[in-house]
Amino acid sequence: MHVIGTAGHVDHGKSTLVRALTGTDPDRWLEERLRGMTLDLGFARLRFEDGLEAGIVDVPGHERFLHNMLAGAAGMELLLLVVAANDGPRPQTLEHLAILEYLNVQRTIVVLSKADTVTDDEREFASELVREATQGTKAHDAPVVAVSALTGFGLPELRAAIHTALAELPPRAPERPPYLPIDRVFSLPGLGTIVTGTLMQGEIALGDRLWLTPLEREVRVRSLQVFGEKRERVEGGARVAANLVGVERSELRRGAVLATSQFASAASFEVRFRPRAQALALLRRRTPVRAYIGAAEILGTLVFESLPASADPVTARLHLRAPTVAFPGAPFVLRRLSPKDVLGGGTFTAAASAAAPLDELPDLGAIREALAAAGSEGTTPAKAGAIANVREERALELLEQLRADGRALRLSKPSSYVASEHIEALERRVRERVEVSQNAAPWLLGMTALGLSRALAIPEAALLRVLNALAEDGRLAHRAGYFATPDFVPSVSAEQREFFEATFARDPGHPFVPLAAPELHAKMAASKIPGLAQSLETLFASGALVKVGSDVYRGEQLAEIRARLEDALRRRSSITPAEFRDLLDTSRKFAVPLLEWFDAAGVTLRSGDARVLRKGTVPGRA
Ligand SMILES: Nc1nc2c(ncn2[C@@H]2O[C@H](COP(=O)(O)OP(=O)(O)OP(=O)(O)O)[C@@H](O)[C@H]2O)c(=O)[nH]1
Ligand SMILES: [Mg+2]
Repeated sequence: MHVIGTAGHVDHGKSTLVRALTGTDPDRWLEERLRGMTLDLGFARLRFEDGLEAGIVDVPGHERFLHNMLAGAAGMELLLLVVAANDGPRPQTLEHLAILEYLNVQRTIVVLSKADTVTDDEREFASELVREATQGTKAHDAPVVAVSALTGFGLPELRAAIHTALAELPPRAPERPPYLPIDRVFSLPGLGTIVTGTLMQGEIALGDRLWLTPLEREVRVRSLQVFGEKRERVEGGARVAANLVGVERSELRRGAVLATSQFASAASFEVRFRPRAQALALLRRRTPVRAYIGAAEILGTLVFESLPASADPVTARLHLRAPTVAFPGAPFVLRRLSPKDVLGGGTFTAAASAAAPLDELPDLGAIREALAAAGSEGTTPAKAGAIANVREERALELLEQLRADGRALRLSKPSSYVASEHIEALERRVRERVEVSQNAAPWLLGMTALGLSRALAIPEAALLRVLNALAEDGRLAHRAGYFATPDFVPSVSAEQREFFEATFARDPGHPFVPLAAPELHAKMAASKIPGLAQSLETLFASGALVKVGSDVYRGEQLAEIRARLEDALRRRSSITPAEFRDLLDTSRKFAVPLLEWFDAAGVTLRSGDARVLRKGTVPGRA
């Protein structure tokens, strides 16, 4: 079997295309449906009449979720590069394409989506732009197929092109040892832990004993499924769900690897690294990186003998903070720690060396000792420098290096550096407490500093310094005042989901009418579903629902309204509340607060009673 992947800029129609091809909506989460935006990987199965079938991995286009795109990208062999015909190639079109250059994609089909929104000339023009954008990439000679998921135009041609490409793909090395990067973990009552992923190579059969990294433990495969059908044996290229005996769900997360124990895990590797041309200036001899290997994101440091001067491949060492499985030829992608530019990618070369120490810089040892002696209070570059007998600027540089390597954290207000080992115990307690909350109330964004401070009996101010440092280092996620584990995605309970789906059901007759907040609260009060108020807060924080005055809109609704408003303002330069009301076919009661909201959001400017488009506004979503 083979895996097809989507890629492309946000909103260009990837998920809609997958639904049109397969009948499955790859947007699984309530948040995704209310927002009309993909946040995490989605999966679907594509079948042809002659029995040929393939899995589809649908990725988010928004740059904020690029880490999720990367978790799904390694498995792709046939790429559907989706470019909206009315928008042309955009930043994430190019970024996704750059990433996929380093991975396993063998064939590409460019899908010119939303063909119903453009004239033939415009479509031809978009096609030209795609040709230019794909020059010098794997997709340079890819066929371009124009489709409309709305009208069905071009879908038969696209299916035929996919069929041809799939039939030409080489089989995925069944003779090699099995290697399954895990992209989802869940548990089912009576079954226990289930992991899913794309089997990158080899075969897995019922009863096989395989090795889990980084747990370093043997587990047994109790049952296997491919898209809901039981299998005795699965082969490379399949989207596999494996029920495992010998591991708890809570012990595992995305990025773990299920493979043969032949592959020793390691944290330090020799690699062949190919820089992305535009990232050359960002490279240092020791560059802190986020490494994407299989479905994992692992922080680490890329170390060069000498800095690369061109985009040609060079040999380098990749030191990771946590061990993983990699073997010669396996690909990886690197991003900068922050901001998260794509730096390049490459392949692992020689066999891994399990315990290669980081090559020590002069004075690093002395600074480490000063840091260790400072205890959990931490130290400053000036103080650590005085103890280690190095200049303050040099001490700062070395402390930053230790931070990049994960051996120190920087606290702020007041600023100080603390050795990771002094934080470890606290970090573990925080993590455990946060996980308890995430399991008990998965619809919450996480825990607040105050909540954690009470639960752990630590003064809030001191705890907050550590929490912020852990968040800055990527060891905790922090959004809207809540702390969570980095891979945590809030999910509403089944009954909450049902409630919100029913309450915010699309009304095709009145697509732009919101729900009044008092009405929402009355419905919530009447429903008696546990945790409903908290999950509402999460939906607000994530933008799945948006409060405008005393009305509540679905994020997707507001995005659509914004698109209409911007479109109208580009054509007629200003709009009055009455005209806006007519544009949406709603009432003044809704139109006025909406315009005020768009003013506050920086989309529009007031000019008398009318509105104009604020200069420099990038067309986009609400
Ligand atoms: N007119 C028209 N609209 C489309 C078509 N395909 C998608 N759309 C609309 O474009 C918007 C975005 O579609 P999605 O499929 O969610 O886009 P996406 O690429 O999956 O977006 P992300 O996953 O967030 O990156 C939705 O409002 C769709 O209804 C099409 O063929 N024609
Ligand atoms: Mg999508």
